[in-house]
Formats: sequence, C-alpha cells, structure tokens
Amino acid sequence: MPNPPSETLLRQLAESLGPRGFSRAPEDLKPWLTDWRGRWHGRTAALLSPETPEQVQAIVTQCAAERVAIVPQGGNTSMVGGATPSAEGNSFLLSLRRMRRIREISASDNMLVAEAGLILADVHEAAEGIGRRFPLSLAAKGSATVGGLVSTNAGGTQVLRFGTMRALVLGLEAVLPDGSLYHGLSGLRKDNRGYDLRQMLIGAEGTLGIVTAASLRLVAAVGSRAVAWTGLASPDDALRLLRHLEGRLGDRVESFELIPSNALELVIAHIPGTRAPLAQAHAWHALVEVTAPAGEAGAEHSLAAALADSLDRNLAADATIAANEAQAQALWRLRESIAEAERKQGASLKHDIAVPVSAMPGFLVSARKAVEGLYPGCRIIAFGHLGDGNVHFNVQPPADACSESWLSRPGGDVSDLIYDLVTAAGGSISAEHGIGQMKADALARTADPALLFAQRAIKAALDPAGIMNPGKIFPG
Ligand code: 2HG
Ligand code: ZN
Repeated sequence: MPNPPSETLLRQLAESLGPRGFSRAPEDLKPWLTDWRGRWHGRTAALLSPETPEQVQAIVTQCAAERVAIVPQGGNTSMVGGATPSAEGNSFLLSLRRMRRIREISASDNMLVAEAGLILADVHEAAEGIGRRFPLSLAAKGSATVGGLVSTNAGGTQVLRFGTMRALVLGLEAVLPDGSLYHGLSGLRKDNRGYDLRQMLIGAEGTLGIVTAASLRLVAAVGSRAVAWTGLASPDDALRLLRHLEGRLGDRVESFELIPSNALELVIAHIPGTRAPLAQAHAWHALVEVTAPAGEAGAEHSLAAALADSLDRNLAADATIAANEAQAQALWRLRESIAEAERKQGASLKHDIAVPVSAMPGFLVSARKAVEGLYPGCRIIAFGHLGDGNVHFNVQPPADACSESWLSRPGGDVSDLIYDLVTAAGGSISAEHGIGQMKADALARTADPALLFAQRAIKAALDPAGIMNPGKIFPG
C-alpha cells in the first residue's frame, strides 16, 4: 500500500519544481481531479507539473524512496477514469502538459520526436509542415496528448489503414518506477534486443512507468481526399459495403465509421449548426474517407465510381460525397461529435468493445436483444470503427430513470452482461480506451488466466511498491 508524502518530500518538491511546477491550490487542482465525463472524482496531495525528463526522474526517485503513489495525466480525456486519482488523496497528480517540445522532426527518417505533453493536433500540424502526416486521429485531438495516446494505445478513425499507436510508436523515453530513465527514442525500424520495453509501456496506462517522450512514425502527405456519407439498412450491409470499397480501392479506404440513426439524431439535437446529410432517413450510416497519394488520380473520382457501383448493387441505399473541404469537415463533425452529444444528453454507460470484424453485425443484433430484454426502455447507441471490429456499445437509461444506477441494479449489471456476451464472442472488453479504473474488475473477471498471470507478474516485477497509477488496470 503506498504512503502519504512526508512534509519533507512536499517541501523539497515545492522548492525544486517552483510555483509553476508545484501546486496545492484548490483552483489549480480542480479541473484535473474530475474526468471529462464527470464520472470519476479524485483528490491529490499536490499537482506536479515538471518541464523536463530529469525533473520527472527526480520526482519518481523521491516517491519510490517514500513509496508515494503517482498518477500521470495528459489531456484528461480518458473514458475509463485512467488519469483520475483515487479519492483518498495521498498520491501526486503528475501532469505532463508542460512538456510539449518537438525535439526532432525529420522528413528523411519519416519521424517526429515529441514530448509527452504535446497535443495531437500540434503533432498533425508539425508533420504537415514538412510535407508528411501522422496518421492517427480522434475526436479529442485538440486535448489528447502524446503520452496519453501512447499509454492507452489509442486508436481512432484511421486504424483501418495505419493501425493503433502500437504501429506508430518507433521509440519511447520513459521514467521507470525505480526512477531510472529509459532512453529508447532512436526510432530504429528493426531492433530485436530481447523483450520490447517500448511495446510493454504502450497501453500500460502509466502503471509501469511514465512516458516522457515518443518517436512517432510519419507517412507521406495526402494528395487528395474524399469523404462520403452513406445511408444503409443494417451493419451487415455496412460491412459488405466496406469490403466492396476495399476490393476496388485497396488501402486508400482510410476510414469507415458506422453511425446509427439515434446517434445522428443526438448530434443534431445537441450540437449547434449540424444537420442530416441525406434527405431520407436511414437506420444506419457509414462515413467513408478515401485518399490518393500526391501525383495520382483524385480520390473523389475513385470514391464516386466505387459508390455508384455500390448503389447499383444495393450495398448502400443512398450516398453523398462532400463537394469541398468545408463539407468534408461538416461530415466529420457529425461523427466526431457523438461523444460530446451523448455527454450533453446525460448519463450513459460506455462499452468500448471489440469482436472479430465478421461477427460484429450479428453481435450488434444479439447484444441489443439481450440488453433490451433485461433493461426495457434503455437506449443503445452503438457506433464507431466497424472495420476494426470495434464499436462503442453505449447504453442510456430510460428518460424517466435518469441515473446510471438504474443500469447497475441488483440481479444483473448491464456492463457485466455486455462483457460476458463480448467474451463469449471471442472479443475484448476494451478495444481502444484502456481499462483505467472503470474496467479493472471486469478485466480480472473475464480475462484469460494466463494473461492475468503474466500481467500481474510484470507489474510486480517492475513496480513492486505499487506506486505507479494505482487502481488502474488492476483492482485497487
Ligand atoms: C469515438 O470513437 C471515441 O468517438 C469515443 O472513441 C467513444 O464516446 C464514446 O463512447
Ligand atoms: Zn472510438
């Protein structure tokens, strides 16, 4: 069990970090002690905001000596309470937000070395500045930081072609729980020196150390892009449409996002300036993005031809292609506002789940039936990354029972029910949001015992005092 910090440690950290790097003032702490959705509330002994990896190293070394816990935090956009400290208030909240330098950017290495606090939108801008791009995008790009993206193995809307953070991180710098600094930023494309510490830290949610910088893979800039919105009868049709488009356009299909009519309605109700892109109502929609490399025929032309063919074959009921960049952005805004619209609507239980891609259409039908059978009146909003076999199977209580406790009543918790169905389908209870504190019990209950054994052994070996982000991944 970690200890509270001593007065001496508090004084030393206040002196070494200075007023910008150390605070106990309630107004400084408040925004960072509650998660984005307002579901988790924590307390902290102090907010530490170091500016260099050496300062992070000094903090961890001192905390290790006193067995004081540290909760690292980036943009505070976790969906699973992964960056919120516990309520007892003995740990330090360590913000990486002041560490946001780009240390190196190289077109010939196709690589950008960013500190952990750099915001994703700034990574995109820097890559574009040298004629490249960083191919990972998500709705929270204006706040999510490199360290958080690495630590949660974030996914988003371009995984279909480029993979999750695991495929895009070439190297890491991190402070390990004993205070040692791992210098792994070289970005080698090939490196087989035994166990891969980088991959172990990716997705570890700060439980094995604190990521202070990452070498990120850049790819060629896009020549042109085309974005379409399609109306569909079912997720089954959506999957057939995706495979048809891939058959014609190969890996130019970069995004394929599934959106049910109730998610679109929610966005239009809560997000000003949004409207339905198609004249007719459809039960389901898919947002498709296709790109073409510089110097090749335009993306719009190839997407238009492939969609015309899809309509002829009845794979889609209707489709519209954005005529310009403003329209493309408006279509993306509809998709990227779903989480915000859901938040404005009120309580909901989020289930970021994955099953094999081919099983997803059937899963959506059977899981809906099971949940609605046990929880009549609830609203299921299932949307997301169909081509990755990952949807957000979110459940809202009926309007007259507006509380999350309705969904966790005696006789069966709705999340347990969904996780059991996912596990039976050979799936995962966390696809891209991580485990955090929200799913720690569910992971312990549903995961393969061999996986749990290995995960616990690694945690115990690297962080024997349990000071790194306690209560996350492993139940507190
Ligand atoms: C998305 O795909 C995010 O928009 C958030 O992963 C999902 O709000 C959610 O459940
Ligand atoms: Zn998502």
